Amino acid sequence: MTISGVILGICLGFGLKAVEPPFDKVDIEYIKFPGTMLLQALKMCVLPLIVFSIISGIASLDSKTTGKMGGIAVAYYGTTTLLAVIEGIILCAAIRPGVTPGSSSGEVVSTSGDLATVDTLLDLIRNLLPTNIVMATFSQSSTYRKRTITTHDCRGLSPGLLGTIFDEDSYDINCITTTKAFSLTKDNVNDPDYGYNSTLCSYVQTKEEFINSEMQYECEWKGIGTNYSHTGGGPRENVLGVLFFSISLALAITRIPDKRIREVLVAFFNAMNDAILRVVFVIIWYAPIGIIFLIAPIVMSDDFNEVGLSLLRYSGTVIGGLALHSLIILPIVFILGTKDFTLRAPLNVIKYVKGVSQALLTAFATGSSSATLPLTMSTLEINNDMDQRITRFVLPIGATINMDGTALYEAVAAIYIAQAEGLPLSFGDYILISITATVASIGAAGIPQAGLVTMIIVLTAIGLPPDRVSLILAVDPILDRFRTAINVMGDAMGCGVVRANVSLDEIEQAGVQNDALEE
Ligand code: DAS
Repeated sequence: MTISGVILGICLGFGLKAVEPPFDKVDIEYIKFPGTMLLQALKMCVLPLIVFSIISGIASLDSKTTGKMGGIAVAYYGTTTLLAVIEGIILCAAIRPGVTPGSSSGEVVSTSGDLATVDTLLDLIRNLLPTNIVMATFSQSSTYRKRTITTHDCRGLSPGLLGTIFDEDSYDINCITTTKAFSLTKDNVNDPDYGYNSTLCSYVQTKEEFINSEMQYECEWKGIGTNYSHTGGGPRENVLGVLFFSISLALAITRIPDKRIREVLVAFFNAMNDAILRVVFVIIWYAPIGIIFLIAPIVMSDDFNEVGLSLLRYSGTVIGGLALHSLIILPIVFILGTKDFTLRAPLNVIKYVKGVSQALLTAFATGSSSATLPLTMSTLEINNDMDQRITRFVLPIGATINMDGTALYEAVAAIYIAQAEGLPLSFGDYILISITATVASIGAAGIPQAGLVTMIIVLTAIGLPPDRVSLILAVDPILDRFRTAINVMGDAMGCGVVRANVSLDEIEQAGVQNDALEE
């Protein structure tokens, strides 16, 4: 369905591109409208999705993972997911698929001196504890930032990226530019000579002068207040604060002594998670229609060819990253799996993967790890002689929290979009991406393109507007299949590691516990 939306969007785009006179920016905003509504609907679900999926996931998993088997499964799945995110970040930062080759734009020295790094870390810790969880959409900034940005080619940086302004209290900003040295203080920030009040430096001249000018400037500012996102937009949602609160509440629920109250609460959050996923299902049903009107403007844009090449680089980075992750995972499973298990030689690991190849192909064909789950179980039990008490216990945990492919993809996609937007990512942004991509993959359901929905969590966390996800829509249906197959492979590998590290009586005990849970 989504692929048909992409194809129709491309056809519509070429059709509208051929119309004379060409559509102007205003008209394109009208064309985009059905797609913008899709993205706003997805963004509407992000915070409730985080809260309910995390709380119901952790709270309901808790009863299953108290034993050694569950502990090994969660430890293995969590480690491989974080590993996948780190691989994605390294690859994307190295390949830089979103940066237009040859342009020096985007070469930004975003922080100078240790102070800025310490600031970034303090921001992260500070944002873990939002002062108002309901209004957790503002990230409090540090008291002092020295940010030196030097660029010689402004074309790659959209004006909104050239600075961030604190909107309260006193601040003192000195921007020295080759065209004009000026000091921007609170009282003149609205001065028409200095232009738009939420961006520094970039509006020193008219926008056209700025875009075509050679500029070298240093911006240094200090102040405390609400740090608006780089892209000159509104406040940056404090996703980290919502995540931390949700995880804390989930762990608190699992510690409630009264079993009945605990079960009522877990049932409530499971029901709310189910309800919000039903809303997401409706939105995903509408997605192919919205995608048509998001793809068309991309096809109509003048640099469509460049976007096409850039998407090819992006797709290559995702698929290359997934392949790399598989190559890294197999030796890890070999090492963890050699103890008391048939994975004694590299050949066995390959045999192990061959045993579940039918499930991997199904995952690729359907784009849904949940739909593949029964086949993953049967192929492991029949072809790899895996104990049923392990597959029935470990695989549901994997299907809930383990999505290596999705985690890697979300990290790569977020950095790609930031590069394509010319958004300089700081050390703190990379930490934010690591955390939110890991958690967003845990929150993603095992349905087609669920990762695209939770991707908005990562974009929001680093201050990118969610509509930028339209940049990657055209190739997402294909990439979804690759990452789903890696998700399923990771689930299956988890079974092998658990089997190699538990004794038969521990399996027995978990089997009994599992039966009790299913009653
Ligand atoms: N399609 C999802 C799955 O089933 C993965 C994703 O959307 O990222 O695992």
